[in-house]
Amino acid sequence: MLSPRRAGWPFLAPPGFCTEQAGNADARTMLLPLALIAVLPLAVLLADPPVSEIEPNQTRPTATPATLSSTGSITGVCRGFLDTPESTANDTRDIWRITLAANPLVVQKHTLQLTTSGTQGHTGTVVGVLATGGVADPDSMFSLQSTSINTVPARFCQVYTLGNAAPSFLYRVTGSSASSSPYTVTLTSETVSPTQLTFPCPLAAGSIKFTTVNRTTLNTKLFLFDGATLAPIPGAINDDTVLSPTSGSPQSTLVRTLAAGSYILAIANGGAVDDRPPPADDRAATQSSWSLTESPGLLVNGSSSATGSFSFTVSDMFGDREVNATKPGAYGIAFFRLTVAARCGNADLGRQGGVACHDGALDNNDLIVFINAFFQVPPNYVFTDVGTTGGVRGSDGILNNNDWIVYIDDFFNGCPG
Ligand SMILES: [Ca+2]
Ligand SMILES: [Ca+2]
Ligand SMILES: [Ca+2]
Ligand SMILES: [Ca+2]
Repeated sequence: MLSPRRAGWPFLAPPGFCTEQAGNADARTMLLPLALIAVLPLAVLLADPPVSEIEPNQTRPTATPATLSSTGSITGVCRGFLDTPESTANDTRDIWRITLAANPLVVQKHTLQLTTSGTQGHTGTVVGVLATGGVADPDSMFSLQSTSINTVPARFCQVYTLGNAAPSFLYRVTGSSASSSPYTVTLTSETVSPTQLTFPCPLAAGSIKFTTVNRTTLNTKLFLFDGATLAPIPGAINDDTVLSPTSGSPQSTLVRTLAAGSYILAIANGGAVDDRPPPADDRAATQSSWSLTESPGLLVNGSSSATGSFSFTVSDMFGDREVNATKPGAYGIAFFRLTVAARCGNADLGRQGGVACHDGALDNNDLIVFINAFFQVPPNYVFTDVGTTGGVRGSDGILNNNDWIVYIDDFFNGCPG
């Protein structure tokens, strides 16, 4: 890469072109545009022209629309925060409706950097809606994330997208009488590669539990997505763990029955949201209200703190796996890809060496694990309580011949087609 000083006129002269003649005005005229192009970063050359605000734009219905590609930007003047209709353009906030041109098949991080050439003092905010009594109010405006002067760099917002080609959100700019110069908000989009999780014993299809309880002191939230389409799985989020009918934990626990396949787990903190309301098994569902984004596949973490533990435990019928992770910077959300594997039917409990882990096959190892689990003290009911009275499939909290009948039946039935 040429440095500006080395690339600057007149050093860009092509071979054989005389630049020693101080009086050669024609040469200067021809070389200057070339030199300017050489010193401009590629991103600037390719950037879309900024979208200019259209006043009045201090209310949700009058938001200035801006569809931004990964090199897009918006610009305006904002010297206040008022939102009343009689306010003037000089002392009102600016509301934008930003639509991102996102790649639905990858996880993307979109950074909105707020700058001005004049006096600093603008604040940018990603705005969502408020749901009260379980009903989202489409006219509401709820601050999900605001720029901070303490982040590095200062004054940026950051949202994540997946599974959605055109997520949109409101973005608000406020200022003060001193912030009289135009502001610019520049978008930078980058792909985030989820951390691939692999375990000595792969996760088995069935009930899977993710929890941050006892793994961090942060107020976390968990979000689950389909690993193929990256679409949100309806209701598969958890903010706060239910500990009892009247108590909860700010750490999160998500338990869902998962079929074989690939999944994306996202961990965030600071009242992070997407468009999914808390499901019934989320302690947050007992709150009188909660905030949401207006688009699926749009995640916002409101916490500007740059560090902290995002460690969690994931468990299936074969036990716990510990995953250690840290928050990826201010407003950061961590993404993990995990694979859930099918067992060879219910009898697939063991693998080579009589080790308790499914391996997609049925042989002596499965019988060894079942027998050990049945006779160990205390027994492993998850592995062995598979039969009820009459040798009928089900669990009854009792281990006897009925469990043997069902297990042996499963064993000789082989792998399900
Ligand atoms: Ca304005
Ligand atoms: Ca929480
Ligand atoms: Ca097996
Ligand atoms: Ca039983």
